[in-house]
Amino acid sequence: MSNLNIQTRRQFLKTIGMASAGFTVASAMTGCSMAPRPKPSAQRPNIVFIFTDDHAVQSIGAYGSKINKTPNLDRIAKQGVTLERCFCCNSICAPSRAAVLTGKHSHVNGLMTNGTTFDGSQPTLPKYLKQVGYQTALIGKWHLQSDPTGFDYWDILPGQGSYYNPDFISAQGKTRVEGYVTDITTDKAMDWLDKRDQSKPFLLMCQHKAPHRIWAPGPDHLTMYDDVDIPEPDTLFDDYANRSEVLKDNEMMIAKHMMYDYDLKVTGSEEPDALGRKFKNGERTRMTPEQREKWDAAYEPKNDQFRAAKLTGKDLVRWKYQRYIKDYLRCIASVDDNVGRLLDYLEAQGLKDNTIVVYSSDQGFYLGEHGWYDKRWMYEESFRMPFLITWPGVTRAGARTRGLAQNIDFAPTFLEAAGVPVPEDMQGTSLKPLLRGKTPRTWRKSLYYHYYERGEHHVPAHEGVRTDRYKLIHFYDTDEWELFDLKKDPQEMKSVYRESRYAKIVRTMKAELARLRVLYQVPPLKPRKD
Ligand code: SGN
Ligand code: CA
Repeated sequence: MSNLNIQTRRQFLKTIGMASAGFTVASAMTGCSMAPRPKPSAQRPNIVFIFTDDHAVQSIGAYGSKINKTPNLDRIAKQGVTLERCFCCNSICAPSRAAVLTGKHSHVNGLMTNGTTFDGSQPTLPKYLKQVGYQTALIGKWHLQSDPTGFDYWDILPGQGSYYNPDFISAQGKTRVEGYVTDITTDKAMDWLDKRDQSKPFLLMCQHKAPHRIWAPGPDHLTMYDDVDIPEPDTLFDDYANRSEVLKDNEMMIAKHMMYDYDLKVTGSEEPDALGRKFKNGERTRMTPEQREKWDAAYEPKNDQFRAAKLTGKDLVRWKYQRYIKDYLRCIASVDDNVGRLLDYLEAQGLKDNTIVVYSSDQGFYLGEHGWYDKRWMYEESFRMPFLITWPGVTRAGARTRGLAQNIDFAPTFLEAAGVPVPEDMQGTSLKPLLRGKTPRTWRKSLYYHYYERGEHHVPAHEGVRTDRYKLIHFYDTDEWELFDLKKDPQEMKSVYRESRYAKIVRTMKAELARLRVLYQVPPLKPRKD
């Protein structure tokens, strides 16, 4: 960076009163990005960040979905850029959200598991944007336990929220809103846009509950896909051979760990899952009589057929997969419709040309791959995140990039867009250099991942590193390692960690993991032995 740039940057920090707030002249990982110049408020782009919960790229048209269509998400991809290799740093809801807000890994922002309360006193994306004149709003799923900070306006779902007639909590208290959560969240987002102070640029985080478990479709999509079979993933009947022993202990199998009434909507079933659980579907009990009538009219004829068929073995697993994936995709269909409504709104209001639009989701999800639902593992399906972006004047329409990106990069990207220097303690890097579709030679070559929970679904804590071609995973409670050659084995069905021809790669990957642990200041591992 030239002296002139450093000076400009210092001057800028002084102007916005942040010179003493942990900023320095160098951005954290980029090394030498050009110093942004202060922009007059009117030229700072608006930012609409649409964030869903558990939406896997395997169910997005722009990512080559074989199981559904998403015309409105694809609109963003066509007008902007698709990040093919965007990953989370910890594949679980609250930690991913905290990483997005802070630009930091879980061990640094303090939110390592869903059971932790977010420390809202720390610096976050909306706080930095507010300081340069942005209006900030968060609507929908929050899940960080403490009240949102840094937002001029917030209206959030309590905890995981509900699909039907959801409660919302704002600074004014709690209210129940009749209707379907994805429609309501979008309505609320547009209401806020209508009422905002039009003289200021804005950050709107529109965060949907869908398509999170229990995958309750809205009234408009209850019978969608009734007449088709959704293709099964190749690994639906995975036996977990050739990988760590810990895989076999998982509790997230479609075959064994879905509850009939709760997950599979077989109303009234008393049959427990493999863990002896038989919860009731709480969405159905929240419905108005009219909503429930429509719901039952959609499910009961199919449930009658299912009960009569008395399926067993693989046929039963196949039936469960179809029931699950159709409900999941029905939830996505509503997300897609509502993204379309929001895009139409931005166009109609003349906001399109000065608004960055991002579609992403807190992590990926297993859509039957490895026989699973849920997430948490560092395997591709739940490690990956969708990231579609239009940034007027920056993104090249229809471009795709394979540069390695991570959720800690989102805040730095938006700060760069707003002309705010990236604070030195943010660990991510602005993604702007990727948005013409080419990956600069100096771009990062590896990503660090760390999952800490040891609870629901029985996924052990693990950390790892992914490069363009390889992935090294360490299940440190049992000190088991896996190495995948993603070029030869994209479905990650065979660890080559012990194969002598990969010995050199193992050494290199371990060294890379050690380097990343130093770079990100990861504390020593705490294996649990029991
Ligand atoms: C709930 C779900 C789990 C899910 C976690 C975390 N169970 O506990 O299946 O893994 O959330 O999801 S449920 O019966 O309550 O649906 S996350 O997206 O919030 O991290
Ligand atoms: Ca999630």
